[in-house]
Amino acid sequence: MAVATDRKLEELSINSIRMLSIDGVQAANSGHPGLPLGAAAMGYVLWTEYLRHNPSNPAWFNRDRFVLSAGHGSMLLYSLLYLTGYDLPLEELKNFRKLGSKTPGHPEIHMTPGVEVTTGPLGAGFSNGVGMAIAEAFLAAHYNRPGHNVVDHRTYGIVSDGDIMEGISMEAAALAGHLALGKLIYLYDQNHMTLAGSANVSFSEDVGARFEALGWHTVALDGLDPDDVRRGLDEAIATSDKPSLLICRTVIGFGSPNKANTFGVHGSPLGPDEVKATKEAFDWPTEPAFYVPDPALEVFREAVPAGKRLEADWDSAFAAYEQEFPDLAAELKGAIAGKLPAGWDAGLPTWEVGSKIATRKAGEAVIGAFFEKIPTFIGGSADLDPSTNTGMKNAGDFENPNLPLTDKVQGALGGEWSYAGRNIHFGIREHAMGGAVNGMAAHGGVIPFSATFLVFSDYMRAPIRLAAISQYKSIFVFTHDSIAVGEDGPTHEPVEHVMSLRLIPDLTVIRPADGNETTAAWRHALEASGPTVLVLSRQDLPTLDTGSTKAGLDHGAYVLSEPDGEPDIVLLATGSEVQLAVAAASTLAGDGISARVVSFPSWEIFEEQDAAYKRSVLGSEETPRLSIEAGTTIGWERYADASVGVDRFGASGPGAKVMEQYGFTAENVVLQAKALLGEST
Ligand SMILES: Cc1ncc(C[n+]2csc(CCOP(=O)(O)OP(=O)(O)O)c2C)c(N)n1
Ligand SMILES: [Mg+2]
Repeated sequence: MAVATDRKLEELSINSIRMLSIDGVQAANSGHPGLPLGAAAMGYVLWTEYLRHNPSNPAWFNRDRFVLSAGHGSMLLYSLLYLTGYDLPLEELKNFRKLGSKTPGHPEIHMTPGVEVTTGPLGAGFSNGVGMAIAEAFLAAHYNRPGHNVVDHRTYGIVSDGDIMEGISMEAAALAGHLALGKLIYLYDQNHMTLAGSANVSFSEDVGARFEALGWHTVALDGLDPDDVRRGLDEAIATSDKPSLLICRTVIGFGSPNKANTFGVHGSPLGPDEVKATKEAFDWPTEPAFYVPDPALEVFREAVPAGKRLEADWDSAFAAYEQEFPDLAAELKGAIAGKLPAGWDAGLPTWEVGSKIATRKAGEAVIGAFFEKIPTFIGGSADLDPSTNTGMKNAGDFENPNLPLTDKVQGALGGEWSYAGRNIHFGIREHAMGGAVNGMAAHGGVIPFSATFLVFSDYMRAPIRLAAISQYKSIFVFTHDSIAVGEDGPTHEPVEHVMSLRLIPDLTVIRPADGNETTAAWRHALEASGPTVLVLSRQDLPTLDTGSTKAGLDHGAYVLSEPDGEPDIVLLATGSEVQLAVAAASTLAGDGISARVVSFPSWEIFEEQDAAYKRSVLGSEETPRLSIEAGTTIGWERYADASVGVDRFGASGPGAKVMEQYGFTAENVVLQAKALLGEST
């Protein structure tokens, strides 16, 4: 009897998710009812019985993370957030997809209490979850002590056919399998249906076999059956040495009499008639919309006191930890709060005027100077540490501690191989690397970075864009920043990349001109609250003489050298081209032309300065300005009247020769400056 009642209540609860979701989509007259109808049982079981969260405090650090990688199913998540008692009133569900609501079309972090990551581009959430599991494993290994598991949570996700088909999830799954991230558990909503048709038009592999081969534990189950979902979750939790994929067979649009199991239910509202028919099929009152029976709401709302208890228990566990390990506890607290440890910047390197260093090498020295002082700075490259110079010496490699020792021979940067290692070997998986870094940033407690060649930023553009939308504190290091790469030829020589990264709103791009600007660039990245792209040179660059210049990189652009009296021309240059501007200015001076040289490492930081400062750098409207940057010139019109740049692909040859052939010589800058002056007089 009790079981029968419980079953009824369970059904009522699952159907509450379904009905709220179809009502939300119908009210918006836009959205995706199919996924919530099919995945409601998965959501119900996970959110009411397994997920350790505190709806009253979505920021509780040790909560389980939940990622809805299939972001189009956002109404499922909003329904769950409302039902379990997050600060998301029913009114917000009624305003689904309306401007200014807390229920945007796809989940956006910072918009909705309880949304952990911004999802929508399929596969992105999958990779973010891997990053979250990495962050958890690192923090646990670094801070937990015997009897004190202060960092100890799982990362769950719901992923769809589309997520599984996207390449990024393959990369991310391979990484997660290799790293044996046992606390990562994904429920795959396998409904065999996608946006434009039945998934089998393009998707016929054995997903289970593929994930098994990648080192995952897989369970096939009936996603519509709560008990089967429990079975899968129990198995996944019991499997601590592998990530788990629960392959949950479901029906898209389940319960809709005329639309279930059709692709039409993926992305269009059911329509008033079908909403009514669906409610009738579920024996649900057709009016009012957004109706939730009290007993069902009570079931979900148990998450509120339960969550408070979970956090209170953790608070006492943390207090005991703090008692025994005050220094570690203080460090962890600071990291969770996103604070840099006091004195982190003591001993950052500086370079003497006249010395030469590639900015990638300067970056290595900067990282070397601060990484021990910031123990939660973690990251690595896509198999390019020896070239990006981003390895942390003797900081250990982030690795599956149970990897057979024989495998641990090559490529180590020194130190332990464990989850406490700080050098992450992402493998040659740039897209997933970007997604994982974003996931780590969203998780919090760590400051993550990635590194590869600038030309491969194209492979990371999607995660970089998501970092900007979501304001993750992700640091993306890109080296080999121009045609000066040389011998590797046009495939390895970025041309349009710096400018195209500048196109992304709310992203700070910095291309430092020398070692000292590189130190300042790293400082900016570490102190920023959002994402930063650092663009560094492969080749040596001379250390600039900034003389008495007070302003610097923290102004985005600054006057590096000023002629006596009013300048005839202003030379605006970035990165490796600043030295050319300096040399050209001195030649021009000999010819009686006074040139101001502006070092312009970051457009975005410069744009934040006040008008008076900007004027003081750019000069008057009448003074001609020439930009010099080894990249696409489109865009420089914002600041310059003419440009020395690269508007075609590069070439294979020694870097210095390529630069020369493409006009990156002081002589050509002089020539172009004179031409501009000639034109303007
Ligand atoms: C990278 C990317 N490509 C395309 C889309 C557009 N899109 C949204 S959902 C979807 C496929 C839906 O199929 P599935 O993932 O199985 O979700 P379901 O319809 O079963 O809910 C597509 C192609 C997207 N969101 N992201
Ligand atoms: Mg599908």
